[in-house]
Amino acid sequence: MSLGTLARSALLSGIAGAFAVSGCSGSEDPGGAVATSAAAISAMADVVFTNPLRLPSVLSGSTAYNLTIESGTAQMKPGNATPVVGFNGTFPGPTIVATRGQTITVTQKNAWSENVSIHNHGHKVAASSDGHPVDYITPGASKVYTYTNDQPAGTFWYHDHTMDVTGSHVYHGLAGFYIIHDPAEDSLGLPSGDYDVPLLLQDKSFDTNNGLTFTDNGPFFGDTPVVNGTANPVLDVANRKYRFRLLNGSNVRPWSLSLTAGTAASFQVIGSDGGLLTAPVSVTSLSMYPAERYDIVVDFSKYPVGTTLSLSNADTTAPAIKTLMQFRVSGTETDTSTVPSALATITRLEEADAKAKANITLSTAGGVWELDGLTYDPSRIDLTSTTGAVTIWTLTNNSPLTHPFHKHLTEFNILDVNGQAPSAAQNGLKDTVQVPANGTARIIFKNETFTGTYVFHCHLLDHEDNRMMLQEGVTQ
Ligand SMILES: [Cu+2]
Repeated sequence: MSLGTLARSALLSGIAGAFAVSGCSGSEDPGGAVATSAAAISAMADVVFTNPLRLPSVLSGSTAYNLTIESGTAQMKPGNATPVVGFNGTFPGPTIVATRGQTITVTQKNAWSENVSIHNHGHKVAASSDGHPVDYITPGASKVYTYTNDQPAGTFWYHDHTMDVTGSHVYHGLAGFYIIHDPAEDSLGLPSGDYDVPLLLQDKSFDTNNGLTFTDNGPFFGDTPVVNGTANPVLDVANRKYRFRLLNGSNVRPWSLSLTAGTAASFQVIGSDGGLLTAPVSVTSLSMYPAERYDIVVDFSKYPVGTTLSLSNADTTAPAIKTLMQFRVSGTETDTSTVPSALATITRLEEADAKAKANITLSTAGGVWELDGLTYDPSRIDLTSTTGAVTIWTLTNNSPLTHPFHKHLTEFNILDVNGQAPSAAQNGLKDTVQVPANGTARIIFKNETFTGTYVFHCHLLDHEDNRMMLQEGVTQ
C-alpha cells in the first residue's frame, strides 16, 4: 500500500503534486504589496510537508463487523513501512460508521500475543461492552461488543484500554474512529462525504528503520507529528468548506492548535466530544488534551489556489512540534454545503436539577498520580451513582499539572472551570474535561439505562497506566 493510495489528493488528480510550495527563503516581503498572494502566504510556512495524508478505511452499511487485532505495517513515512499492532493489522484502524438508534456488533478477535480490551470512547454502552480494563480478550480469543448507538451524531474513537498497558497499545496502533450519523445532522447540509475528514492527531518517534520508538517509564512525547498514521502530512484541498473531525490521540501531549496562513486564520467549531454544538463558534485557536475531539469547518475559499495553510501547535512541551500538518489549496470546486446558525438542541442540565453530588480530587504523592488518594483496584467500587439521577462531580486538582479527566458511560456538560463558565466551544457534550493545574472543574450528567461498573480516569495514558483511575458503580 503506497502513501498515495488512500490520499485525499487522489481525488484531485491532475492537481495534486503539481505545486512546488515556496520555501521560507522566498524573496517576497510579507509586509509588501505581494503579501496576500498565495506564494507569499506559503512562503511564511516554517516547514514544507510532503507526505500525502492517509485516510483510514471505512466500515459502513452493515450491522455486524469483524476485526482482527494483529501485527501489521503502516506506511507512515517514505521508505520502510512501520510495524504496528492494529485492527486488521492496519493503522489507523478502520473508521466504523454507525447510525443513531441502529445497534451494531463488532467482534474483536485477538490474533496478537498480549491481552487486550477495546473501549469505544464516548459511547453510551452496557458495561459488558465498555472495554473494562480487565475484561481481557486473551490471545486467540474473541469478544463481541454491542453498540446501541443510542446517542446523537458525533465523533468517537475505539481504542485499547487494557489495564497498565494502554499507552503502549494505543501508541503502537490500537486506535480508530467511530462515527455516528443521524438524520438531523444529515439534514443540515454540512460538508460531507469526501469533504468530511477525520484527523487523528498524534506524536510519535521513529528509529532509522522507520520503526516506532517508545518508553513507558514516564510520559512519552514523540518528536514527529503523525496524522492518520502519516508523518509530516499534507492534504490537498479544493477552495471550499471542509469538515475536519479532530481527535487528540496522543498518549500525553496537549495540542494548542491554530490554523495559519501567514497569520492566524479563523475557523468554525461545530462539535465537541459528544456531538454537535448548538451553534457554530468562530475561533482562532483550540486547546485539546488527549482524548478530546472537536469537529471544525474550515472554509478554504478564502485563500487563493496555491496557498499552504499549517495546522500549528503553540504548546511548547519538548520536543516541541510546531506544525502538525499542512493543507494545500490545490483546486477550484463549487460548494453547496452550509454551516447553519442552529446546529443541534442540547438539553443542558441545570445545577438546580442535581440530586447527587460527589467530590473527586486529583493529586500526586511520592511520584504516584491518584484520584481521591487512591489508585485503581479493579475489585473495588469507589463511588456509586444511580440511573436517571442528575449528578454533579466536582473535580479538584491539587497537582501542578493539568489532567484530562474522562468519565465512561455518560457524556456530560461542563458547569464551570475555576468558577468560570465554559467557553462556547466547550459548552456542548463532553466526556473528557481539562481539570487545570491547582484548579477545579465541575461536570453535570445524568446516567441513563445501563447499570454496572464503569471507570473514570486521567486520559494521560502514562497516568492511566499508573492507575490514576477509579470505578463508578451504577445501580438503579
Ligand atoms: Cu493525569
